[in-house]
Amino acid sequence: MAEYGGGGGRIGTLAIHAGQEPDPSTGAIMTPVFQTSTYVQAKPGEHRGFEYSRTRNPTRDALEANLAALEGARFGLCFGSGCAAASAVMHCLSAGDHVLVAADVYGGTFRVFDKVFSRGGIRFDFLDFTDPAAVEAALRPETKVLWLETPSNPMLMVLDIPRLAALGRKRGIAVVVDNTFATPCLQRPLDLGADLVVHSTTKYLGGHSDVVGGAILTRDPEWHRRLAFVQNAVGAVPGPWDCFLALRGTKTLHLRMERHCSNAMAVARRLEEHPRIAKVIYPGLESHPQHALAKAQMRGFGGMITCVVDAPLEEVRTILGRFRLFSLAESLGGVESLIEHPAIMTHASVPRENREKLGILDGLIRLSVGVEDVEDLIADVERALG
Ligand code: P1T
Repeated sequence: MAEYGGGGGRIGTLAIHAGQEPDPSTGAIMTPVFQTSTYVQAKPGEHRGFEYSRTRNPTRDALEANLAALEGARFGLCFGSGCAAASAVMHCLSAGDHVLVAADVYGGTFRVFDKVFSRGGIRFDFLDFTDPAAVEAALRPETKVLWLETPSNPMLMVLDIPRLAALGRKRGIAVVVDNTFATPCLQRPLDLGADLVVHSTTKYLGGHSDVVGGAILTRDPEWHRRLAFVQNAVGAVPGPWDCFLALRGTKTLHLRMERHCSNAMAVARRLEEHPRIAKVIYPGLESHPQHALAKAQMRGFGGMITCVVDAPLEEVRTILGRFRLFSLAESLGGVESLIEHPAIMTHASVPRENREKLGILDGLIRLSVGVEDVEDLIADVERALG
């Protein structure tokens, strides 16, 4: 429900201050956890802006305003997970509407579109968005949304936000960017012409692997009105503790992202030289097919690396079990490094045929490079690969 009233500042200043005035009743510098479901009214309908915590909660307000400021948005809305945020956008559509989705998206995003919203009559097509001409050719009169992740999960494709946004604007189609991998420190899709930004705050924004959440940020009052209605009507809202934890995370986002980027670049370079690695995908490497676009569109290349191990599945499993610092787990974006196997873990809900087309094969592994000392991370990679 929160509207960010401005106040300005660069990203690090916004991360620490936006949406977080000291508590007016006590002066507490940290936003309190308003662990309350309801609010006393003086007379029926006479209240101070808060009636019931599904509709609005002050801790959630602070997080929503903070995230809106970081993304250069006017409005922010928070949800119980990234999947709930994606679902809120789809709840604004109707049976018969069509959505074009970039083929490489998080497996859970694919699943909720393909298995839940398609049952309600929304039609989805998944295709390669690295070719904007193919995207234009696939538009239909009933297309309402272009949905993309950039960099994408797990293949780290970089998509041309200004070009896709211009296409959406020309045809009156909303362009939604899942900015989870880049974060507003590295890329601000609204500045590049997108209509909505979606986040899994579970990842870099929270940053400490201790909270699950999602958010939608926009400058458009009409989208905000529709989404705020859905947020309240459907009720997939985060609790105040989770909002507090996410807010505590965003305060150090700019510092963490610098280290994620420099560590990932060093690990990617080492992987590139390693004889067991057939291919390294990292937007910061010259070998990445959209490296020039990444340089133009992003202020850094992020903490995610995907690579292909030159070994059969059984050996890949053994290698994954040998990592010590990189923990074998789903998720990403925390201070600690994680490693996972997309075909078996995060993208198991994507049909094998789609996975194979994208290159999500048995040898593919994904690293979320944390903010530990990089020498230790490289030593762990070398030990595990043997
Ligand atoms: O897990 P949740 O907070 O619901 O967020 C879903 C989601 C949305 N968008 C992107 C780009 C994501 O990566 C995710 C979640 N991803 C993982 C859990 C993962 O390991 O890839």
